[in-house]
Amino acid sequence: MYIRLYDDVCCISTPPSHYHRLPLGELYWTSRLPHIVSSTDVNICFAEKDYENAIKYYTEALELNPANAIYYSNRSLAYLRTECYGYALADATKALEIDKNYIKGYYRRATSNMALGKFKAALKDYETVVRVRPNDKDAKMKYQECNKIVKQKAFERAIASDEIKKSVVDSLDIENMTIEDEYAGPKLEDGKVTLKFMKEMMDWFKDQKKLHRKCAYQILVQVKEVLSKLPSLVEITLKETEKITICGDTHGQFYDLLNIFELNGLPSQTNPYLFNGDFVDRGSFSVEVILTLFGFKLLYPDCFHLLRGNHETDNMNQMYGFEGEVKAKYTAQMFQLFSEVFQWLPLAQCINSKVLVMHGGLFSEDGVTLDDLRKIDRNRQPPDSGPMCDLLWSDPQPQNGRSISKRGVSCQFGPDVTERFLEQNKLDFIVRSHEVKAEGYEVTHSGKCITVFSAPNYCDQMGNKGAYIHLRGSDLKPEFHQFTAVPHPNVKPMAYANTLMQMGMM
Ligand SMILES: [Mn+2]
Repeated sequence: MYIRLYDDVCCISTPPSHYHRLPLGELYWTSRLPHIVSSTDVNICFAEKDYENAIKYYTEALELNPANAIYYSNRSLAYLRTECYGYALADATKALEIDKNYIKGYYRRATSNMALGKFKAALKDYETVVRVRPNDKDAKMKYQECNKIVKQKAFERAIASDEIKKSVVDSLDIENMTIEDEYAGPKLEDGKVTLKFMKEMMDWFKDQKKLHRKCAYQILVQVKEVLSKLPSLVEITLKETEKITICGDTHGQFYDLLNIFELNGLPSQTNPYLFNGDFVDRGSFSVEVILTLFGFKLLYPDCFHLLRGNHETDNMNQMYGFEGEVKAKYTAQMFQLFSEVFQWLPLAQCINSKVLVMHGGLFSEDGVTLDDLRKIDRNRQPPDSGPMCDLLWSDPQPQNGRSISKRGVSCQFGPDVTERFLEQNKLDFIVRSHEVKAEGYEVTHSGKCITVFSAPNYCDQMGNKGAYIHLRGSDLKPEFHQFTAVPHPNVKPMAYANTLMQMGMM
């Protein structure tokens, strides 16, 4: 019996026993119908931004046909789009092992390395393409763009080691910055952030207007002072009657942040918040998000909490838009100050000695204690490994033990790792963010590892919900609240990101 599924292909309706492991072009048995796995399916997945299924299709195809460079290269792109840069790099490398003349493979590997901040490795691949295709203008442009970054990085390293880096604050004369008469926006009152100022500033931002640079600098200098006094592990106590709202990644989605305040109330002494990192990058309203969050930190230093994410770092900001956005809206110098402030963001927060919150997750090695976290000297760009790196970068995994990270940084940790960590530190569970989830949150490791993500329809394309968590002092039981994306002005995510990054993801 033959069933016609596509105009050009026919197949038998009996499913073979290994039906779930067939390559592209062969029979694939779904619950009701036999089905040809075609490149059309995968193209549909890409078109619908369903990268998870695209990855699934290519993985199935590769299981039966492991010598196909194109499949590896295409899966590499799907991994790039889902931020699995470690896997993306591995696949691009594999594609080139199979076919060293496969130009696309070099581009994919270069993009993966760029995403991982390995600019020299990326440059080598662009070099190869330029050598093989000397007349390719696009290749030449990419090579030059990447070369610029490598040189800039070398320059930054040279001056960094020359002298102890001076703070931008010392070279600012904020007092004498004048606010022009034409400026009709919000101003701090006697140099202080007030609730009135915060409300005016959010309305001002909503209309896509720019806060005066003097006010932005005032906020930055003051918040640096406040953050630098905090320990790396912040410890708070919620009384029986108190609750706190924990939000995950916001990623420059200012209008969704306003929506959280709409739904859950403005921050106040009685409505405390904890924002769990990744405030900036990707979304093109990162400046508005971060100035709003810093403003509330100044207004309510004891009940408005911020933790550092892996995107509050120079490497990420250079690639994913925040540096470009600050330069476009203000100056390079102001970005430098942002960078200094980010280095003072605490890395973890413990609630009632029972719940530990951090952006990424647990550690590459057992035995890390809360005391180790207290001792982290955090005023720096995160190192490539160790507890500070893990707190910002790691992800949970369903299977026991640890694995190499899909991101290419830090590790993945299993339920047994979580169990041991909680037991040693007498904790109930951890709350982390860092990964987009369809429902806005996810409960794993038998309820001991919770993910919360607060950027709905992430990058205008993931279709996910956002969520925030209520924790009450009385029982510390997480209560989840979901929300969907609200419209924003027509400025696309990644509008300020590095052009190489934008093109590499195409
Ligand atoms: Mn993150």
